[in-house]
Amino acid sequence: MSAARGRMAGDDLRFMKMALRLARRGLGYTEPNPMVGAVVARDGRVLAAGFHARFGAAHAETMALERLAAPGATLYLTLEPCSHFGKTPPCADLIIRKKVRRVVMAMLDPNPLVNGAGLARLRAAGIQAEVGLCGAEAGRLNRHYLTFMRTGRPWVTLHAGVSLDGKMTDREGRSRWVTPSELRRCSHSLRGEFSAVMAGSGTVLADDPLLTLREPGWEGKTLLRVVLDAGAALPRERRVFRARERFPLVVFSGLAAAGNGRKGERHVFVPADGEGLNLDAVLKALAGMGIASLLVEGGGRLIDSFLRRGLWDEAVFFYSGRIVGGRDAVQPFASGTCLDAAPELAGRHWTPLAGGAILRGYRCSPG
Ligand code: AOF
Ligand code: ZN
Repeated sequence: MSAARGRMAGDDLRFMKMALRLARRGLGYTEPNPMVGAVVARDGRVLAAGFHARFGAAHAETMALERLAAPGATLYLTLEPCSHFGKTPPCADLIIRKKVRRVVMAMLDPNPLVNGAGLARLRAAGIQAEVGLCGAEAGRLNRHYLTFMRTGRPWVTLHAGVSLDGKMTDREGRSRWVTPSELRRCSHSLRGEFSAVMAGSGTVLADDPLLTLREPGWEGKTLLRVVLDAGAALPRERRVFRARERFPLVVFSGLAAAGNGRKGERHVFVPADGEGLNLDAVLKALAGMGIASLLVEGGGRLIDSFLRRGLWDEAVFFYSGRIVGGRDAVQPFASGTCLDAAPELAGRHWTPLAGGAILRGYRCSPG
């Protein structure tokens, strides 16, 4: 490779990484839209930049290109530009109008309204357009969006606070203090990355959680709270039922309990069997509400159901440094499986904290 071409490839990588960092600033605020970053550069210098800050706001390209006067620049995008009229006119048209010479994008947009049409539009206008630089990284960044677009259900992350020996409660069934307070604060903050957070009726009864987002850095962020209450029997004095504007609540119950709907409450009734509510139906209904990602907080029975049905994409375990033991203590996968079928986490990431650790990883299907 010549020195000039080597320098150009280095610039491409540098500016794409910058665009990815910018895109991440929309974390938690853009869904069901993707996070997108845009960097405009010429002769190795950044001329302008932008990102999609929240759902309904300007697209990254508009923010970056709006005031750009200089033609002949290169545009780095973490996602293919849109080619459709949504809340805003097509970004591909703006790129053409601004006389951008070259567009480097990390990946195509799987949205059927776009999906290659943005790229084709640029090329038809004579713009040099390339796809794939940092594609894996961009895909990981927008994993919620991609799963939502490709499967029609939200991305599902299972969350559990466990002792060193994998128990979610002590032998008396108490769970609130299994993990120390620093770990619990981190686990609350995790809620910010998602569109919805879910708890089962057992957890609502035992822990009386608020399921809100109170950690700093997430002010103004909304979060849908989801409670699974198969029999529609949870007492309404529980804290989760108190109205909170930023944190709307939706309750799911079985069809058999359809007569028990309460006035002023968002209550959805789905089929149920001996094992509980049909989780496919619950996820489908959530997707219909525009929920692209879901954090399942527990309890043990609910996490077990998601694991058993293979309806999950990621797990985050908060480990304390204590051994709790107890035959009757709740664990995340009580129904279990044989070793051949045991789910394994890929891309595992351990973060030591407060004498314990946070383990985060993706589902990797056995075989
Ligand atoms: C881009 N740049 O920054 C984003 C894009 O409802 P709208 O008008 O905001 O359009 C949403 C769709 O546009 C979304 O599903 C995805 O296909 C694309 N998002 N595209 O060129 C951006 N956020
Ligand atoms: Zn756009």
